[in-house]
Amino acid sequence: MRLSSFFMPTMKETPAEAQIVSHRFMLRAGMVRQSSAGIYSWLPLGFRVLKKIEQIVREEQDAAGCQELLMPTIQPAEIWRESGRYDDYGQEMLRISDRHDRDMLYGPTNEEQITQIFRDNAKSYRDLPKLLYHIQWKFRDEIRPRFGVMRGREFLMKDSYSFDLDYAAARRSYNKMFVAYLRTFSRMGLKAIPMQADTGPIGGDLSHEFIILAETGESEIACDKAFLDMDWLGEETDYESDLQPTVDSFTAKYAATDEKRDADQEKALGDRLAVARGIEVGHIFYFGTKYSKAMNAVVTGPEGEEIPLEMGSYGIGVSRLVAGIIEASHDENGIIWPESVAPFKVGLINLKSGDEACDKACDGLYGDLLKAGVEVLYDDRSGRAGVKFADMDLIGLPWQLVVGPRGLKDGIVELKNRATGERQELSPEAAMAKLTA
Ligand code: 5CA
Repeated sequence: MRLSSFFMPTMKETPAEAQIVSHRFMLRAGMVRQSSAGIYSWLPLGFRVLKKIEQIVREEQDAAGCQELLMPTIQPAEIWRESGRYDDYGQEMLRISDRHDRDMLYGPTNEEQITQIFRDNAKSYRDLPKLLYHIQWKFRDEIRPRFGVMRGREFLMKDSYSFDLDYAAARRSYNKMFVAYLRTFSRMGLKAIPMQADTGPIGGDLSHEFIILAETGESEIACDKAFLDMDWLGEETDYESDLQPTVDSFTAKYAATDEKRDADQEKALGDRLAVARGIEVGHIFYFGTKYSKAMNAVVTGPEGEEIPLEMGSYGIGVSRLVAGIIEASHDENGIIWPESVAPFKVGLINLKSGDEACDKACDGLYGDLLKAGVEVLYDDRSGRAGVKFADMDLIGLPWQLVVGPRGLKDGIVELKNRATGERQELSPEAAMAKLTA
């Protein structure tokens, strides 16, 4: 992509309404623009990151045996009356009526919708187990939408739902999602610590929040410092093996959200206790038969008896993650994207657009990078070098390839690593070899 034609409205000044660093950088880098309170448009740069995150989430869900489908954003009130949550949900739910005066709502989550689909289409224990997910926009009319996409009213969520015959099987599904979450966040360069959590309006009795530590996090948490040096599941996972030992190795250590803190355990930890702030990027729930009993979602068992489905639900805040990753990875000049979610891998900077040698070298590198399948943003604008450097640091691409008239005379370009700040002078061929390795 050539920056001269890319729609990336950057800003030099810090927008007054942005209180946390991710919100400031997302506005300044031209990633999002607010439409109304807690509702955002995703501009091309931000949208590319959102899609990258979504794709990692998708790949890890698929690897865990979860199947993707797509449910609507607008749901009928009727199914929420069946579950009993229509009245409970209160003002957070955006209620709509259609032209026939039928009560509808913009889904804040999809337990009812998926239970209805499953109830109407799966009849036998042979249809189990099943894990289903979708990645869809949600709406919650939060009292205090704030911090940009971190706590929005409209936000993108990945939500999965598990259907099993009994507790042991439901626990296996829960464990699959638990492990898939560790893998998902670690691919984004995040250490998301699983913590015992309250179940809130979703309900149930087993639940973990996945929380990344950040000073600007909304919730206070406490955990064993050992989490900070733990190995975060690099290699492949065999999802058909017994995952309980892996899950236990994480849950055995103390980690709790504010509502679940335990004074005795914290005292016992002594120096190993860390109290910090965190951002909830995922939340998983086992709630047994709460929805299946209320909505009469049953299958027939081997003896012909009716068995209510054992269920769980599993959420990831896809749009929140964009901000969460920035909170975890930035410096005073801007964002530092982990390569896995970066909008482009390389920023190619032409220090003197219009100069014949610079244009020729840059056009050549740009073409070669594209041909090699490397995502590159080419700053071909005329203008001062300082502005180009500042913009590139702000948008945080992992590599900056800098081409200027002086270096070119000696056959040299500069390659800068955004994360470490390390600069290397090398031939264009050597730079290409590094970027396409
Ligand atoms: N039905 C369950 C699991 S699918 C559920 O809705 N869980 S949740 O309420 O915890 O939401 C799942 C994830 O969505 C959260 O962990 C959080 O990362 C994200 N999320 C929740 N509310 C918001 C919000 N207002 N803005 C941005 N992300 C949010």
